[in-house]
Amino acid sequence: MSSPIPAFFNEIQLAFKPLYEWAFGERIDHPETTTRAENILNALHAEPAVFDVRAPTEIPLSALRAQHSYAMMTLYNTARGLPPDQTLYPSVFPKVKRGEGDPTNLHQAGAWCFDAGTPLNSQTLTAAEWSAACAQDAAAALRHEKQKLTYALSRPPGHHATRDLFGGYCYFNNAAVAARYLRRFGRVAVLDIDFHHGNGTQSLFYRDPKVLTVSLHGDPRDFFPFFAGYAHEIGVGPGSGYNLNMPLPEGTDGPAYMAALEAHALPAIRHFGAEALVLSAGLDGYHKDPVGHWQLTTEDFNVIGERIGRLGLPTVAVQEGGYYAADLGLNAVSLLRGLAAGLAGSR
Ligand code: OKP
Ligand code: ZN
Repeated sequence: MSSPIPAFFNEIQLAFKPLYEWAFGERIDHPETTTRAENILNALHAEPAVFDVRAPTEIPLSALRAQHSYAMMTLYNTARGLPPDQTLYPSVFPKVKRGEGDPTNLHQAGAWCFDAGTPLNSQTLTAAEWSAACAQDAAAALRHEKQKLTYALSRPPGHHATRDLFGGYCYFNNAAVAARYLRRFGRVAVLDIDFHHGNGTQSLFYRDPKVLTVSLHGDPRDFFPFFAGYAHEIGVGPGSGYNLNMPLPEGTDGPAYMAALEAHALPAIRHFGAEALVLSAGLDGYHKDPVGHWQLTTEDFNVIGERIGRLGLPTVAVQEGGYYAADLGLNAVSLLRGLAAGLAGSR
């Protein structure tokens, strides 16, 4: 095979351990465990000829400030001062004054939060910063090293985070960081294959005609994030026509998924004339996943990757969800190998 795929991860990302989340009044173990990232990392290390695992450099503050509010970042910084054994689950959510309040007062954290599964503690900001740094450096490697494929082992994930709201286990929008880096050099497509709609990514580029956002996801009538992801959401103003949502039913399997991908998602990216691709690489469509509700197999991820690779675009794959930790390494490698094969075949 050709040169190894640069893969970015910093062990510091493991310092953040969300313990539980609230679901219909039940306290459940938090699915976004450190074991997820560790298992992917081990799978990458097991194939040194295929993956070149590197630590990212620190992300410039300006890259985060370009897309997240000063107040939200101040809130994360305030949470850094929590005692090490304390976790904050915002429990009061303003409707009108969302994104407004005193971010040095943790009692007002709900102003920047949209669910009860995304805790803040003293380690959250550090992990989220390095997670975003992985995406930034993976994007930069496409440019600086003329790589065709790079991978960000971003964790915590990012695609639900908006300019001033965290939620869905996401704090900074990592995929958007990569897309924002690349858009300076041309048109960028973001393709989100996570089971859940990437509401944060959608909202960050909703007015932007230079970034096409495409998401295939479980129907938001039934699945998180519920309030966004509908097919009628197409973008606004100059961005109108540059957002594509494809809700798919519960139980969607490989063939049905491929049909949707090939009939609409990939043609839209070709027609747009994208010059780079950011793949929000969620693996929670897996048939054993405890959070997602599709029936995709390890082999399906390989085929999905191969078809996406055939676009022939310089591609940054940014890790999003995927909660059946035992098979995550297998599935991530399957997807990435598919992408590499598709890219090699497209030349
Ligand atoms: C984040 B990502 C499960 C409740 C669902 C929110 C899911 C967030 C998914 N018991 N909580 O898109 O993988
Ligand atoms: Zn997801």
